[in-house]
Amino acid sequence: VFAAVQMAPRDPILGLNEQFAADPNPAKVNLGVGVYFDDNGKLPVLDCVAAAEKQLLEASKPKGYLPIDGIAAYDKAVQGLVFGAGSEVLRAGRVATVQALGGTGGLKVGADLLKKLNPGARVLISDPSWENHRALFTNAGFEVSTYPYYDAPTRGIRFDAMLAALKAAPAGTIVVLHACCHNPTGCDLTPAQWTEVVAACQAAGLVPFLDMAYQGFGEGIAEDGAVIGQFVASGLQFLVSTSFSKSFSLYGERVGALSVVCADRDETTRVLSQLKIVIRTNYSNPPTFGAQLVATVLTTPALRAQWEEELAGMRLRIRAMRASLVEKLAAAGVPGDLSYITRQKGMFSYSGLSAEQMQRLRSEFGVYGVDSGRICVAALNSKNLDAVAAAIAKVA
Ligand code: PLP
Ligand code: TYF
Repeated sequence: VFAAVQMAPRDPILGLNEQFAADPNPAKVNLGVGVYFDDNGKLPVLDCVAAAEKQLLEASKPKGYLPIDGIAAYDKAVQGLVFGAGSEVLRAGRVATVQALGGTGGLKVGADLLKKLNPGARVLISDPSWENHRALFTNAGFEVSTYPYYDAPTRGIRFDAMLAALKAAPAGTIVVLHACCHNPTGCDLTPAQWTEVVAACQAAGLVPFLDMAYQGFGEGIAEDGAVIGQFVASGLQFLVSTSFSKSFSLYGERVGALSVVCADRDETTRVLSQLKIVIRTNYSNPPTFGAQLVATVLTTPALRAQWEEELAGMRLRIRAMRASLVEKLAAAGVPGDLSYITRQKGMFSYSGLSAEQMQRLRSEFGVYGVDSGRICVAALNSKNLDAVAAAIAKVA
């Protein structure tokens, strides 16, 4: 059975980790994978998470199966975060939310549901997008193409072209949108541009699928989630995947969710029943621990306040790193307007460096970024910044 199996290409981002681990250069810096490190280069354990963990371990609960759609208190807390606690759409019972294995799991459960409901639909992702979007939706059986997004010359967004592509898409097309902190470019739509995107989706009868992997890393929890309110207000039906990998620094616990906004309570009940079939036939039911941690933090006022503060700390440290990077690059003699670095939102900077320049950064300086030119600003710190800026200046 396996004799003819061909070697699959490795993930362009996660594959870099293996290359990084094997590099003997003592000065190596990993700016490849999108992970937040603190100023000491360590993966943080948030204080709010440590406190919740302590509580849970002391209580030492039995480890039974969870319901197929996950912990009810967790799903409810996710809904509050994404749609606003007590919001009209929640009170009307119009949102089906299920716990998922990270944001990726939320995307996959949503993709499988949509494939059952509308097998002929096409999927549009941004050009460029997170590498896994194309692979995930292709694997779920969809034909995937792109809508224009990044504009290299202005380091901005080809907004008119994007809008035109959405308006021209056939009804029923699934359009994957980054809710905030676009990966990989860091270029986000303004609220006014979102209004036009929502209207275009509505006019063309599209099915928006919002990927929210970085809520709180752009402008703030509420600010980054505001786009959801715009879609709700339009009356459209849409999907939202949520990831807590970054915002709780819980990468390996695989904590995420999928929310589906439906027309009414009855439709929501039916959609939820179908989501449960997707889950049951894939992995039966989700794991307990990570979602318990997040539910505990989100529903305990003191821990919730602590989380918001710690998330703000991560957001502000990334911003400070952006400002310092601009300063150091300018000081190292990199010419031109570098203000795009501080304009970009979230964990990444799309540097504009070519694949060849990125490869030189790796081989000559031990600075690992993605060949697309993406670097993870959230992995910069006060100790590695000088070396990174000097290396970029040498290849730029
Ligand atoms: N979507 C985007 C845009 C991402 O950048 C990531 C990053 O990890 C994910 C989804 C997946 O998140 P998770 O690790 O929670 O599956
Ligand atoms: O873009 C990133 O770096 C993160 C992490 O297959 C990631 O989103 C990268 C690739 C992948 C899964 C997660």
